[in-house]
Amino acid sequence: MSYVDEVIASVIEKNPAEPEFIQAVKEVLETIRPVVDANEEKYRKLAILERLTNPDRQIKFRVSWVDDAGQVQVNTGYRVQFNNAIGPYKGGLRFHPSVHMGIIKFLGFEQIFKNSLTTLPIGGAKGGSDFDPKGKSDREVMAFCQSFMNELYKYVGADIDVPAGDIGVGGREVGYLFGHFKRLTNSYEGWITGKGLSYGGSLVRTQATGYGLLYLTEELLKYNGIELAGKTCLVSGSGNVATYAMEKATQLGAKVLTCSDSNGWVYDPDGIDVEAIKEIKEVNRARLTEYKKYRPNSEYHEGRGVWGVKADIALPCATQNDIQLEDAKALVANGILAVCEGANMPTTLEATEYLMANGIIVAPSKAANAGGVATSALEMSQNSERLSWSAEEVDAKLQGIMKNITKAIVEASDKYGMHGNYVAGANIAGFEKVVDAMLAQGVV
Ligand code: NDP
Ligand code: 2IT
Repeated sequence: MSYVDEVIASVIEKNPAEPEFIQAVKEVLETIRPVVDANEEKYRKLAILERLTNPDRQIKFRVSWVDDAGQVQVNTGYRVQFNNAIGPYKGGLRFHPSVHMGIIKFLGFEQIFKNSLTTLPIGGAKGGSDFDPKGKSDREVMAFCQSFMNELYKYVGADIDVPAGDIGVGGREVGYLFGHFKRLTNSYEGWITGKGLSYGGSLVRTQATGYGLLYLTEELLKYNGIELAGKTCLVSGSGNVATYAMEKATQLGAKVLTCSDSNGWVYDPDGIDVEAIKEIKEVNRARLTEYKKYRPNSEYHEGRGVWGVKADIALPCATQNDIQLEDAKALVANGILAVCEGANMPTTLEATEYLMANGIIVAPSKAANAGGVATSALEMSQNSERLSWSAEEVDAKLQGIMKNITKAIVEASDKYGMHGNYVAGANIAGFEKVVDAMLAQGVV
């Protein structure tokens, strides 16, 4: 059995309750096969793949808090510090009822390679809780965040581990987490990113994941002789990533036809009104059913359905495994040109294979959504030098990083004879830097 197959088998055997983690490991290890095969004896002896697929540390803790009715609620908190070969652990916190250890491990594993692709010095981690901020009062969210922080603060720090937002964790949650860390440690360090501008945040961080996705999409399409301007796009989600992906797509001359939330989806033939989405989601914390009030010509549908609409480019920006095989078939039948992933692992392995077999450009999440964490790293730099950069400066750096990532994934896929396979290109380019650092640092 090859070394790659042995490690995949062992990950499956040891993590039976973690299908998303197994999926992420399979995708990475299957595609870095040429690099591993070329170094099989050395990597096996040094147990490189076992070390890469076993987190440095998994932290799981109880979070007790009191709701507005005086009832004590109990949630579970997680932080998985996966790999710090190239820099302090870095990665978001997700608050969503679906969170369990396997979700946090898949996200932390992906983050290792994504962070490596940014070329910035950040290792891979992820955390979160099964707490659902939806429908909670600000006081309840604060009570939860403070209790969560009472445990997490022991394990994080500006040079140790720097969390940020993800699903269910935005500016409000980051503010409460930051405030409580400050109180617990009597320090004002940049231990979390996505902070507000009045207390150490970076301009453009809010927009960075969505904007970065479109910078990479435009660049990758160019490599393929296709222009983004004038194209139609399907977006799923209507949160942070989706909103700023829609904003930048529109600014770059594309038309966004759809977006969604966990209840339903909107089709707007005139192009989604991003300001309306911001008001519905960011200000009112309401549902997409409200959108029709802003745009009477639009349609609202309950359930799933975004991927059945005819368009040129699909931008999944909601959650994992959002595009399944049946969706991929519908996209191909409707003549989709590219699927560029804003969410983490939004396409199942079977759907990705089907898309690529049909010549569709697939920009994998660890490359396509790396603009968020890259800008987080820029926030860390600004915090370290006690300065803040202008929006133009941060945006120019973000554009440069996304162009470099595009070049890196194109070149890596070509170098190993897999022209156009950007999934392999991203995994190989991300892996090469991490493995180089691991080899240099000995058995740790
Ligand atoms: P938000 O919480 O801001 O938005 C999430 C959006 O996805 C909401 O519209 C939500 O709908 C929808 N959604 C979430 N879970 C589900 C589900 N199970 N089924 C259907 N819809 C769902 O999160 P973000 O925009 O920050 O994150 C979106 C994706 O992007 C995630 O995969 C995240 O890991 C990834 N990402 C985020 C980055 C960031 O900087 N924030 C950086 C890189 C990647 P509803 O409101 O109804 O729940
Ligand atoms: O998935 C991700 O890259 C994020 N949620 C952002 C992480 C970060 O540290 O900014």
